[in-house]
Amino acid sequence: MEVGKGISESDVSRAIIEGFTKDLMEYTRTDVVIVGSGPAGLTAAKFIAETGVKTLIIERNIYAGGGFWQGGYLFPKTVVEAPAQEVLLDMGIEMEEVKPDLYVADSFKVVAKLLASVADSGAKLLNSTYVDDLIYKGGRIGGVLVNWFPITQMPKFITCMDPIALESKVVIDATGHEASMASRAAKVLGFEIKGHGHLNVEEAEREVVKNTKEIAPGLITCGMATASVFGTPRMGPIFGGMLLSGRKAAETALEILKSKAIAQER
Ligand code: 48H
Repeated sequence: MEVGKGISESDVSRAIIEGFTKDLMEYTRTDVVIVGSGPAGLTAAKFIAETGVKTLIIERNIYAGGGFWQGGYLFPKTVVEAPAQEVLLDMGIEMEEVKPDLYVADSFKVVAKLLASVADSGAKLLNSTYVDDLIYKGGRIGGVLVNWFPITQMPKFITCMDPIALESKVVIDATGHEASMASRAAKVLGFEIKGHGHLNVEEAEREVVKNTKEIAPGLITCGMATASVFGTPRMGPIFGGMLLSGRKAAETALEILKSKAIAQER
């Protein structure tokens, strides 16, 4: 068979436009929106979507993975501590134990397999998309407002382009250091975002998992965003806390969805 024979340029355009529009329509209303595709957001997505819950990850970058592509100092090695290695082992990611309970692997392999596992879980990724704000109605966060990321980079005088809204039952802020969803909620609902503290691996890892929770009705934080919200220390280039925080955010989201479903049945 001759490659490219019988395919017109507009066939290619139609496949892209129809395919993307169909997906976007499908996700105007979803169960869970996860803002940010770093290690915490991706882990949360995997554990939620694999239960059959409709899950949308929104990422402003063209690529997913956030800070997981590099270890420290631009060296692409991923370090995790026990018991978080179990999350990676379950995805078929082999790690070398460098000392008891401390593991290292190539960042490329870790991210590639994590992304494959998220794709297999059924979660959807909307990339190059910036989450600008939250929907707030009936005393709950009810979704997000999104725009193309390139629009945010354009000069202000040509950017009066309103975002569009995507409704969801739960939003997870996995935006890393910025905690941008929590910051928006804090302004509107009147609570304080502390900003993370100095480096202390043990305390940071413990606290980031402990504080992963629903911080406003319908809004959960995970990963570095949680450290920023609660003012707990940073952990530097170790990722066990991010994975376990993502998993806990997933458990929290599933509990919220369950209690909402029970309330609706009544
Ligand atoms: C769409 C957005 C928006 C937005 C941000 O930074 P991340 O990797 O976040 P985590 O929490 O999964 O992992 C943190 C880790 O990478 C790290 O920085 C650590 C452990 N630091 C320790 C230390 O001491 O410094 O990913 C966040 C993602 C990124 O891909 C952003 O592009 C994306 O969120 N993002 N996407 N709309 N408004 N804001």
